[in-house]
Amino acid sequence: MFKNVIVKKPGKSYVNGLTTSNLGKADYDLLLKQHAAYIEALKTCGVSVTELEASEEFPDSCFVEDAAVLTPEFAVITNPGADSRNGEIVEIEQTLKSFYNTFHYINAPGTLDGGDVLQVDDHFYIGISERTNEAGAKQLKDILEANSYQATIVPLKEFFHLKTGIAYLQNNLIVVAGEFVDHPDFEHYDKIVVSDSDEYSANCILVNDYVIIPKGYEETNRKINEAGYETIELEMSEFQKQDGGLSCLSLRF
Ligand code: CIR
Repeated sequence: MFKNVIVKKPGKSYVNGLTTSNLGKADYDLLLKQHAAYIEALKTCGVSVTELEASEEFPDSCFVEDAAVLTPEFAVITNPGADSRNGEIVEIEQTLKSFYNTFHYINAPGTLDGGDVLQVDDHFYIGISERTNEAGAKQLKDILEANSYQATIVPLKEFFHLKTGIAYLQNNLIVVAGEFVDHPDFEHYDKIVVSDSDEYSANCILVNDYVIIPKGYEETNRKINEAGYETIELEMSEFQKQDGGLSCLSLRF
Protein backbone atom coordinates (compact mmCIF):
# COMPACT_ATOMS: atom_id res chain seq x y z
CA MET A 1 0.00 0.00 0.00
CA PHE A 2 1.18 3.52 -0.75
CA LYS A 3 0.83 5.96 2.14
CA ASN A 4 2.37 9.08 0.64
CA VAL A 5 2.71 10.90 -2.62
CA ILE A 6 4.65 13.98 -3.60
CA VAL A 7 3.32 16.20 -6.37
CA LYS A 8 4.34 19.65 -7.57
CA LYS A 9 2.15 22.41 -8.93
CA PRO A 10 3.03 23.37 -12.51
CA GLY A 11 4.28 26.93 -12.92
CA LYS A 12 3.31 29.33 -15.72
CA SER A 13 6.62 28.48 -17.44
CA TYR A 14 5.26 24.94 -17.96
CA VAL A 15 3.94 25.92 -21.37
CA ASN A 16 7.52 26.59 -22.52
CA GLY A 17 8.93 23.31 -21.25
CA LEU A 18 10.39 20.40 -23.18
CA THR A 19 8.24 18.51 -25.61
CA THR A 20 8.44 16.38 -28.72
CA SER A 21 4.69 16.31 -29.32
CA ASN A 22 2.88 18.29 -31.96
CA LEU A 23 -0.22 18.78 -29.89
CA GLY A 24 0.01 22.55 -29.51
CA LYS A 25 0.64 24.90 -26.61
CA ALA A 26 -0.71 23.90 -23.21
CA ASP A 27 -3.55 25.94 -21.71
CA TYR A 28 -2.33 26.89 -18.24
CA ASP A 29 -5.75 27.29 -16.60
CA LEU A 30 -6.93 23.95 -17.91
CA LEU A 31 -3.63 22.42 -16.83
CA LEU A 32 -4.17 23.58 -13.25
CA LYS A 33 -7.67 22.07 -13.27
CA GLN A 34 -6.28 18.77 -14.53
CA HIS A 35 -3.55 18.86 -11.90
CA ALA A 36 -6.09 19.55 -9.14
CA ALA A 37 -8.18 16.60 -10.36
CA TYR A 38 -5.07 14.41 -10.25
CA ILE A 39 -4.53 15.36 -6.61
CA GLU A 40 -8.18 14.64 -5.80
CA ALA A 41 -7.89 11.22 -7.45
CA LEU A 42 -4.83 10.41 -5.35
CA LYS A 43 -6.70 11.41 -2.21
CA THR A 44 -9.52 9.07 -3.23
CA CYS A 45 -6.88 6.33 -3.31
CA GLY A 46 -6.19 7.00 0.37
CA VAL A 47 -2.73 8.56 0.24
CA SER A 48 -1.43 11.62 2.01
CA VAL A 49 -0.44 14.24 -0.59
CA THR A 50 2.54 16.58 -0.19
CA GLU A 51 2.13 19.37 -2.75
CA LEU A 52 5.21 21.42 -3.60
CA GLU A 53 4.87 25.00 -4.77
CA ALA A 54 5.39 25.85 -8.44
CA SER A 55 8.92 26.74 -9.61
CA GLU A 56 9.07 29.05 -12.60
CA GLU A 57 12.77 28.33 -13.18
CA PHE A 58 12.02 24.66 -13.86
CA PRO A 59 9.23 24.43 -16.49
CA ASP A 60 9.02 20.63 -16.36
CA SER A 61 9.29 20.24 -12.61
CA CYS A 62 5.70 19.06 -12.06
CA PHE A 63 6.93 15.76 -13.51
CA VAL A 64 8.43 14.86 -10.12
CA GLU A 65 8.79 11.18 -10.88
CA ASP A 66 11.93 11.81 -12.93
CA ALA A 67 13.94 13.16 -9.98
CA ALA A 68 13.88 10.08 -7.72
CA VAL A 69 13.40 6.33 -7.54
CA LEU A 70 11.86 5.14 -4.30
CA THR A 71 11.73 1.83 -2.48
CA PRO A 72 10.32 1.28 1.01
CA GLU A 73 13.88 1.28 2.40
CA PHE A 74 15.70 4.04 0.54
CA ALA A 75 15.52 6.86 -1.99
CA VAL A 76 17.70 7.17 -5.07
CA ILE A 77 18.16 10.75 -6.25
CA THR A 78 18.53 10.62 -10.01
CA ASN A 79 20.67 12.66 -12.38
CA PRO A 80 18.02 13.73 -14.92
CA GLY A 81 19.19 13.55 -18.50
CA ALA A 82 17.84 16.92 -19.67
CA ASP A 83 20.05 19.85 -18.60
CA SER A 84 17.11 22.15 -17.99
CA ARG A 85 15.67 19.63 -15.52
CA ASN A 86 18.75 18.62 -13.61
CA GLY A 87 18.34 21.19 -10.82
CA GLU A 88 14.92 19.75 -9.94
CA ILE A 89 16.59 17.13 -7.78
CA VAL A 90 17.56 19.65 -5.08
CA GLU A 91 14.01 20.29 -3.89
CA ILE A 92 12.99 16.66 -4.28
CA GLU A 93 15.89 15.45 -2.13
CA GLN A 94 15.08 18.09 0.48
CA THR A 95 11.44 17.00 0.53
CA LEU A 96 12.27 13.31 0.74
CA LYS A 97 14.45 13.95 3.80
CA SER A 98 11.23 14.18 5.82
CA PHE A 99 10.42 10.62 4.81
CA TYR A 100 13.74 8.81 4.25
CA ASN A 101 17.02 8.34 6.13
CA THR A 102 18.90 6.45 3.46
CA PHE A 103 19.82 8.05 0.14
CA HIS A 104 21.71 6.85 -2.90
CA TYR A 105 22.65 8.94 -5.92
CA ILE A 106 23.08 8.57 -9.66
CA ASN A 107 26.27 10.41 -10.55
CA ALA A 108 27.69 11.86 -13.80
CA PRO A 109 28.53 10.65 -16.34
CA GLY A 110 25.51 8.51 -15.51
CA THR A 111 22.12 10.04 -16.22
CA LEU A 112 18.75 8.61 -15.28
CA ASP A 113 15.12 9.76 -15.28
CA GLY A 114 12.68 8.08 -12.91
CA GLY A 115 10.29 7.68 -15.83
CA ASP A 116 12.62 4.99 -17.10
CA VAL A 117 12.19 2.83 -14.02
CA LEU A 118 9.37 0.34 -13.53
CA GLN A 119 8.99 -1.63 -10.31
CA VAL A 120 7.40 -5.07 -10.47
CA ASP A 121 7.40 -6.24 -6.84
CA ASP A 122 11.10 -6.75 -6.03
CA HIS A 123 12.24 -6.56 -9.64
CA PHE A 124 13.06 -3.26 -11.33
CA TYR A 125 13.22 -2.66 -15.09
CA ILE A 126 15.46 0.23 -16.12
CA GLY A 127 15.11 1.70 -19.60
CA ILE A 128 17.97 3.17 -21.57
CA SER A 129 16.50 6.14 -23.40
CA GLU A 130 17.25 9.65 -24.63
CA ARG A 131 17.44 10.60 -20.93
CA THR A 132 18.87 7.54 -19.19
CA ASN A 133 22.26 6.34 -20.35
CA GLU A 134 23.99 3.03 -19.84
CA ALA A 135 26.14 4.33 -16.98
CA GLY A 136 23.11 5.69 -15.11
CA ALA A 137 21.14 2.48 -15.63
CA LYS A 138 24.10 0.41 -14.43
CA GLN A 139 24.53 2.57 -11.32
CA LEU A 140 20.89 2.09 -10.39
CA LYS A 141 21.08 -1.65 -11.07
CA ASP A 142 24.08 -1.90 -8.73
CA ILE A 143 22.32 0.06 -5.98
CA LEU A 144 19.23 -2.13 -6.25
CA GLU A 145 21.10 -5.42 -6.40
CA ALA A 146 23.18 -4.44 -3.37
CA ASN A 147 19.88 -4.09 -1.53
CA SER A 148 18.31 -7.45 -2.41
CA TYR A 149 16.33 -6.24 -5.41
CA GLN A 150 16.66 -7.58 -8.93
CA ALA A 151 17.17 -5.30 -11.90
CA THR A 152 17.01 -5.69 -15.67
CA ILE A 153 18.25 -3.05 -18.10
CA VAL A 154 16.02 -2.58 -21.14
CA PRO A 155 17.34 -0.50 -24.08
CA LEU A 156 14.39 1.33 -25.62
CA LYS A 157 13.80 1.53 -29.36
CA GLU A 158 10.93 3.97 -29.67
CA PHE A 159 9.40 5.08 -26.41
CA PHE A 160 10.39 8.34 -24.75
CA HIS A 161 10.62 6.75 -21.29
CA LEU A 162 10.21 3.11 -20.29
CA LYS A 163 6.95 3.82 -18.47
CA THR A 164 5.55 5.63 -21.51
CA GLY A 165 4.64 2.16 -22.74
CA ILE A 166 4.29 -0.12 -19.73
CA ALA A 167 2.65 -0.30 -16.31
CA TYR A 168 2.49 -3.03 -13.69
CA LEU A 169 -0.77 -3.79 -11.93
CA GLN A 170 -0.53 -6.89 -9.66
CA ASN A 171 -0.37 -10.67 -9.82
CA ASN A 172 1.93 -10.81 -12.84
CA LEU A 173 -0.31 -8.50 -14.90
CA ILE A 174 1.19 -5.69 -16.95
CA VAL A 175 -0.31 -3.13 -19.34
CA VAL A 176 1.82 -2.85 -22.48
CA ALA A 177 1.95 -1.00 -25.77
CA GLY A 178 4.21 -0.78 -28.82
CA GLU A 179 7.70 -2.20 -28.50
CA PHE A 180 6.87 -3.95 -25.21
CA VAL A 181 4.02 -6.09 -26.52
CA ASP A 182 6.37 -8.79 -27.82
CA HIS A 183 9.47 -7.83 -25.89
CA PRO A 184 11.38 -10.87 -24.56
CA ASP A 185 11.97 -9.25 -21.14
CA PHE A 186 8.22 -9.11 -20.55
CA GLU A 187 7.29 -12.41 -22.16
CA HIS A 188 6.44 -14.17 -18.90
CA TYR A 189 3.82 -11.64 -17.79
CA ASP A 190 0.08 -11.71 -18.35
CA LYS A 191 -0.67 -8.70 -20.52
CA ILE A 192 -3.32 -6.14 -21.19
CA VAL A 193 -2.27 -5.10 -24.68
CA VAL A 194 -2.99 -1.52 -25.68
CA SER A 195 -3.34 -0.75 -29.39
CA ASP A 196 -1.05 1.78 -31.07
CA SER A 197 -3.80 4.37 -31.32
CA ASP A 198 -4.42 4.12 -27.55
CA GLU A 199 -0.74 3.94 -26.61
CA TYR A 200 -0.98 6.91 -24.24
CA SER A 201 -3.20 4.87 -21.91
CA ALA A 202 -0.41 2.35 -21.22
CA ASN A 203 0.93 4.90 -18.75
CA CYS A 204 -1.53 4.23 -15.96
CA ILE A 205 -0.90 3.88 -12.21
CA LEU A 206 -2.15 1.46 -9.59
CA VAL A 207 -2.57 3.38 -6.35
CA ASN A 208 -3.88 1.08 -3.65
CA ASP A 209 -7.41 -0.01 -4.65
CA TYR A 210 -7.66 2.02 -7.87
CA VAL A 211 -6.03 2.23 -11.26
CA ILE A 212 -5.85 5.82 -12.49
CA ILE A 213 -5.92 5.99 -16.28
CA PRO A 214 -6.19 8.79 -18.85
CA LYS A 215 -9.73 9.59 -19.95
CA GLY A 216 -10.85 8.71 -23.46
CA TYR A 217 -9.43 5.19 -23.78
CA GLU A 218 -12.51 3.03 -23.42
CA GLU A 219 -10.92 -0.22 -24.46
CA THR A 220 -8.05 0.06 -21.97
CA ASN A 221 -10.50 1.12 -19.28
CA ARG A 222 -12.73 -1.87 -19.98
CA LYS A 223 -9.86 -4.35 -19.98
CA ILE A 224 -8.56 -3.03 -16.67
CA ASN A 225 -12.06 -3.23 -15.19
CA GLU A 226 -12.43 -6.78 -16.50
CA ALA A 227 -9.18 -7.65 -14.75
CA GLY A 228 -10.91 -6.71 -11.50
CA TYR A 229 -9.75 -3.14 -10.91
CA GLU A 230 -11.81 -0.06 -10.26
CA THR A 231 -10.55 2.80 -12.44
CA ILE A 232 -10.48 6.56 -12.10
CA GLU A 233 -10.28 8.31 -15.48
CA LEU A 234 -8.59 11.69 -15.70
CA GLU A 235 -8.34 14.28 -18.46
CA MET A 236 -4.65 14.55 -19.30
CA SER A 237 -4.62 16.64 -22.49
CA GLU A 238 -2.42 19.45 -21.15
CA PHE A 239 0.16 17.03 -19.74
CA GLN A 240 0.20 14.98 -22.92
CA LYS A 241 1.14 18.15 -24.84
CA GLN A 242 4.42 18.18 -22.87
CA ASP A 243 5.09 14.43 -23.18
CA GLY A 244 3.87 13.82 -19.64
CA GLY A 245 1.70 11.01 -18.36
CA LEU A 246 0.03 9.96 -15.14
CA SER A 247 3.02 8.28 -13.57
CA CYS A 248 5.34 11.27 -14.11
CA LEU A 249 3.21 13.56 -11.97
CA SER A 250 3.87 11.91 -8.63
CA LEU A 251 6.32 10.06 -6.45
CA ARG A 252 4.37 7.31 -4.69
CA PHE A 253 5.68 5.49 -1.64
C1 CIR B 1 10.31 16.26 -20.28
O1 CIR B 1 10.57 16.29 -21.49
O2 CIR B 1 11.16 15.97 -19.45
C2 CIR B 1 8.91 16.61 -19.82
N1 CIR B 1 8.33 17.53 -20.73
C3 CIR B 1 8.07 15.37 -19.71
C4 CIR B 1 8.56 14.40 -18.69
C5 CIR B 1 7.66 13.24 -18.54
N2 CIR B 1 8.13 12.38 -17.53
C6 CIR B 1 7.95 11.07 -17.53
O3 CIR B 1 7.45 10.51 -18.50
N3 CIR B 1 8.40 10.41 -16.49
